[in-house]
Amino acid sequence: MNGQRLPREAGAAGIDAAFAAAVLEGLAQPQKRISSAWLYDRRGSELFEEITGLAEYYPTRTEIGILEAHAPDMARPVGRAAVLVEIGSGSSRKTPILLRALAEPHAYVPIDLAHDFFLASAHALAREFAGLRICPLVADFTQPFALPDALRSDARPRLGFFPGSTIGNLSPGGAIAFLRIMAGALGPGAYMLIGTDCTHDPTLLLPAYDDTRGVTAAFNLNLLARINRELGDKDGVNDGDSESMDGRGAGGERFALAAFRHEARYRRERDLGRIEMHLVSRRAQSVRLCGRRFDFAAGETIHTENSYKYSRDDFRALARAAGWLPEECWSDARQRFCVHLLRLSPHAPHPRTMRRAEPPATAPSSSSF
Ligand code: AVI
Repeated sequence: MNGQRLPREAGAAGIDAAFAAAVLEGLAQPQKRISSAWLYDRRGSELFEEITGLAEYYPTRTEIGILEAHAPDMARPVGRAAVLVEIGSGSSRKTPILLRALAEPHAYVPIDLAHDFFLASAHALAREFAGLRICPLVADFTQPFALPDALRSDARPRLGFFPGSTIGNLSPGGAIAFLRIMAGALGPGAYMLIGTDCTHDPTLLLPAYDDTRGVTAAFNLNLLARINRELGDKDGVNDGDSESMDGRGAGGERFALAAFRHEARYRRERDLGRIEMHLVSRRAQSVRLCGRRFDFAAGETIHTENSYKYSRDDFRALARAAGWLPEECWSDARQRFCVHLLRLSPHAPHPRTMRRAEPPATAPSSSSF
């Protein structure tokens, strides 16, 4: 399962305009920041896949264990001939568990931006579940979207599926906005199954986001490699050999990956905890991108990811703020991970007519991803 992604739009020079804007704007902030959505180019997606198999990264195997133990209980309330709508496709190990538990599922709608593996995993499911209609939808799930025409006016039950705790990569306000978008797309009476990491123990969290094999570090640093590849001025890499008068690297340089290191931090503010990923500059240096110069002090960071960890009750409160009713929650024996079943009232007003909810009072003020 991949993290959230944003739309791509290639500019005249072959540069992805949205990526360029996000990087240039993010690096100009007092706390430099780039959304975690941009971690997932092809190499980033491969590295994330590797992370999910690491001994330290407990969320994936814990969630799979919960799904394997409780999928029939999750599927029962939804009923026969449901339409399964998965956000951010590619969770090839989790989707079949749910599809096998659903009674005669009618259709599977994986929603993602266009990627090769998006279609490949849909084809693999088509082979296993003969007769299941597979309707891939290329859409940005952070913006309102509609189900494919053939399913929109269909009265069959609908189940949204957002596993992997990817909702934790949105800010709490962003998570509420996302749940409202899902309410608009799925319609009254729909269900949603959402995986959330509810661990608050830093001795478990920090190794999960800074593993001994360095895969998470490579995943984070790959963002700089991507920036170099897609946006860097072509005249050199800042490898520390060339120093200008002020002791920084000379202009015209891309990121030197060795001049940055990965760092995972755990932050807890009031009731809400999150892991943050940062790229720390090992020394004072300058980087030039798209004709602009960005200076880094030694120790200065680029904040690249938030991963919010919600207690069971905090997530339920967040779901309610978005108009969803928490129905049930399944967890593992150590209470590390939750899979929530939410439902929209069959008489729910359309989300656009609902009062806009504010993020829970516990949201850290800097949660802008
Ligand atoms: C995709 N997402 C839920 C992962 C997480 O745990 O926040 C991304 C990740 N970042 C570092 N390791 C995994």
